[in-house]
Amino acid sequence: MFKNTRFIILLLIAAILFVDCKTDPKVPDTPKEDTAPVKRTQVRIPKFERDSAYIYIEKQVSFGPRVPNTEPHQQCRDWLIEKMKSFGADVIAQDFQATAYTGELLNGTNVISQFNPEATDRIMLCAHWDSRHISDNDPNEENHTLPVMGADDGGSGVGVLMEIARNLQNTPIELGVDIIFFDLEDYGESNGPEETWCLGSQYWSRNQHRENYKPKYGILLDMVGAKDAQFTLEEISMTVAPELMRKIWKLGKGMGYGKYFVNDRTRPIIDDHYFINKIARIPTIDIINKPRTSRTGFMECWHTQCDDMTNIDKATLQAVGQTVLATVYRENNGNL
Ligand code: AHN
Ligand code: ZN
Repeated sequence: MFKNTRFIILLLIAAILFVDCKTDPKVPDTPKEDTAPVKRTQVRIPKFERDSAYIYIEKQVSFGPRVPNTEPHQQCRDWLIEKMKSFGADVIAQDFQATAYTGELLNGTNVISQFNPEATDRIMLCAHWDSRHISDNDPNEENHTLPVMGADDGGSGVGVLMEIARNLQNTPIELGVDIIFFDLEDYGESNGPEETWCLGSQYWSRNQHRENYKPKYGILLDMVGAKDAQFTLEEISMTVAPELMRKIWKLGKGMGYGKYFVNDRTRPIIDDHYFINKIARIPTIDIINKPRTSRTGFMECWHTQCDDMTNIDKATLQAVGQTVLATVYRENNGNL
């Protein structure tokens, strides 16, 4: 009886195998390497060159205020695209239009630069590149209608990310990196509705440059160039990606930049990361100079006439630039 059962089972297996042999050969399964944990070649963290970042800021400022619908804005747009292409990135100029709180129709361009476009493991780095149309925080009332030069507010984040792009070209990694320069961030209405701010990142969040885009996280840089900047732990960032925040702040301190990466918690702010989190649902943090005690809540020259090159300090650029560069290379190496 037992022997008989075994025989029947063997017969059944043989039959199944036979049937299986008759079927068409299967498409091979995905190779093992694709499913195994990522094992990347370790790449040494390169040196962030403060002078290089500084020159990229200087160049943006040299066009004049990058206010939407003006010639300097258009010229800077073209330069950003060319420069990012020269760093070996796949660049998309995402042109769009948006209506400002004033009723004006603004022409905007998000400049999207992809490194290793074929890589599925990706991170996103971003900053806004436009500058504010009015200096409505200037202590001198007569200056309120003048546009802001935006060396720090706009220029600095872009300058630092361009220097990171240059490093990605010279010292390649396998991780996918998308560097996005958002437009129309700063045309918002002071004390007005939140949707009047960050028009470029709102547009991009609803019109992403890739299907199924799911970077591990995003890092926004905003006003990262002023002397004695204080990058505090902003509330939205701490809510969406507390571990990433702790890691970056710890990394910054460990590299000797503890004076900049301070552990104060600060109130949530409406910035590009807010809409990226809310609309695109990509966990995105904001590295922003937001001292707990200051006249405006931001740096002294925020939305004033003094946000020119004299507001930029190379030591601050070095601190934030080297820390973010280390974050990117450590992410690639699997030891962040
Ligand atoms: C508001 O003032 C609502 N948000 C600050 C975002 C900003 C403006 N960042 C740079 N300029
Ligand atoms: Zn601003």
